[in-house]
Amino acid sequence: MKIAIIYPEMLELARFKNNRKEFPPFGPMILASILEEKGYTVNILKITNTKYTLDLSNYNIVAFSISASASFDIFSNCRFSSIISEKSQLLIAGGIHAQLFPEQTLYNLQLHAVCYSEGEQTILELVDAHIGYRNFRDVSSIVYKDYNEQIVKTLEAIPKKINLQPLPARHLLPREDIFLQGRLPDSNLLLAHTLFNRGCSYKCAYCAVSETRISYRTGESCRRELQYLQENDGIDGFTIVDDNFIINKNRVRSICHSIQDLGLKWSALSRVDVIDESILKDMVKAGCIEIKLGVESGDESLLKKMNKNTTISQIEKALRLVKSYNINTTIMILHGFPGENKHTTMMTLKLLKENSALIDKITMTRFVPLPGTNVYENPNKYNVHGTHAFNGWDGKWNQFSIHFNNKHWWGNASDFSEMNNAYKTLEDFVLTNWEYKY
Ligand code: B12
Ligand code: SF4
Repeated sequence: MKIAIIYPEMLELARFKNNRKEFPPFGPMILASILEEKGYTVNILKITNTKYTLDLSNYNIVAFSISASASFDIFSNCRFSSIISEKSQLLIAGGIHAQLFPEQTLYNLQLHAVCYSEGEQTILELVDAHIGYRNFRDVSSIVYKDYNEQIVKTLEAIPKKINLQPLPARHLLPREDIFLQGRLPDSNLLLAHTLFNRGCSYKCAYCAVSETRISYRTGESCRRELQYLQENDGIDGFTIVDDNFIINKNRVRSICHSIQDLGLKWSALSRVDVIDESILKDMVKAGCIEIKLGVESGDESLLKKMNKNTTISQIEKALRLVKSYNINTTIMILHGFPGENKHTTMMTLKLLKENSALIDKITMTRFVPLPGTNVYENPNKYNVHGTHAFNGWDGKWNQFSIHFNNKHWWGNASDFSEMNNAYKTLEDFVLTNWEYKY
C-alpha cells in the first residue's frame, strides 16, 4: 500500500512574504507517522503555485491536505493536471479548508471522500476501506457520495489523546525544510518547529481556530520529542507553532519543568492578558528567549470589536514584564479589521511610539475575513461583503490570504480608502523604526 500526502508550500503566502521557508506541514507529517507505524509506505509531496503537476500513478491512495482556504485553487490545479487514475486510486482530502467546506471540496476536486475533522483515526479507516475491510459508511468523520449520488456524513471520531501519537514524520521531508538556522533572535541556533497543543478557547473574531477543541500534550511527551531532535538532529532550539501557547498555565509549567535540563532555546506565541511573573520565570528557566505577543491594535474599542477583549494597560504591562526578563519581544499587529480607520490606526501608532523601547520586532498582518472565523460567519454584523456566501462570489479562494490586499472587504469605498491610507502611514512608521532582523 503506497500513499501520497500532498501539501502546498506557498512561500509567497508565508507570513513574512519574502520567500523564506516557514513551518513544515504538521498535519501531513502526523498522518504519515501514523500510517508508517502500521507498515504502509508514505511519501509527502509538495506542490507550489508553479509546480503542481505530479505523476501520482504509482500510489494506491492520494491524500490532499488543504491547510488553508488560500491554497484550494492550487490543489484544484494539482488534482486536474496530475496523472491520477480515479478508478483504481482512492482520492481523499482533509485539512482546515476541507473541514470548513467538506461538500464543496468533495464536489470541486471530484474526490471519493473528505475528512471533516481531525484525521488520525479516519486516515487508517480510509486505508481499510480501500483494501476492502470496511465500507465508507463505517469510516468516521467523512463525507462521501453514495450510489444514489447523495451526500452521506458519517459520525465524527472520538478524538484520541495526542500524547500517545508517534513523532511527526520529519524524515519524509528534505532536512533543509525542517531544520532551520537564523530564526531565533540574535543567534544562529539550529531549530525545529514543534506543535505542543491544538485548538484555542478564546473567541477572537478574525481567527479560524477560535473556540476550537483543545488537546494538550504532557510535559513528558514534549520532552521525548525534543530530546529525540536534540540527540539525532543536533537542534539547539525550537519554535512552538501553537497559535496560543499559554492557554492553561499548569500545562505550560509542566512542559517547562520537563524540558528545562535540555538547555534548548525557544520561542512561543501568547496573548498579553495571560502573561505574569510566575509563568515568565518558569519559561525563562526552561530556555524561552522570545515571546510573540498578539497585540493586534492600540485602540481599545477595536480590540473589543475583534472580541480580543484585551486592554491597553494589559498590553503595556505584558511588554514591560517580558522585557524585564530579558526576553525578546515580537508583537503582532492586525490592521484593517472592520471599523479600522485613521483614528484607530493613530492609536496603534501611539502605542508603538510610547513602548518602542520594549518592542524588538513587529509583524504586521492585514485583515482578511478568513473562512471559519466569526467575521466570515456573520457578515452582516461586521458589514463584510464579497465572501462565498454572497451573490457574485468570484470563486477565487486564493484571496483568503493576508497578502491579498486589493479587495474591499467591508464598509464603503471611502472606508476602504481611509483604511488603506492609514495602513501606509503605520507601515512607514514601522519600517523606519524596526528592522526585520530574521
Ligand atoms: C503552521 C501554520 C502555517 C504554516 C505552515 C502551513 C502548513 N503547511 O501546514 C505557515 C506559516 C506556512 C502557514 C501559512 C498560511 N496559513 Co497557516 N496556519 C498554521 C497553523 C498555526 C497550524 C497548522 C497546523 O500545523 N495544525 C496542526 C495539524 C495537526 O492540523 P491540520 O493540518 O489541520 O491536520 C489535521 C486535520 O486537518 C486532518 N487532515 C489534514 N490533512 C488531511 C488529509 C486527509 C486525507 C485526512 C483524512 C485528514 C487530514 O488530520 C490532521 C491531524 O488531525 C494554523 C492554525 C491551526 N491551529 O490549525 C494556521 C492556519 C491553518 N493558517 C491559516 C492561514 C490563513 C494561512 C495563510 C493563508 C496565511 C496567509 N498568507 O494569509 C498561509 C497559507 C499557506 C498554505 N500552505 O496553505 C488559517 C486558515 C484559515 C482558512 N480558513 O484559510 C489558520 C487556521 C490560522 C488561523 N488562526 O486562522 N500556516
Ligand atoms: S487569535 Fe490567538 S487567542 Fe485569539 S482565538 Fe486565535 S489562537 Fe486563540
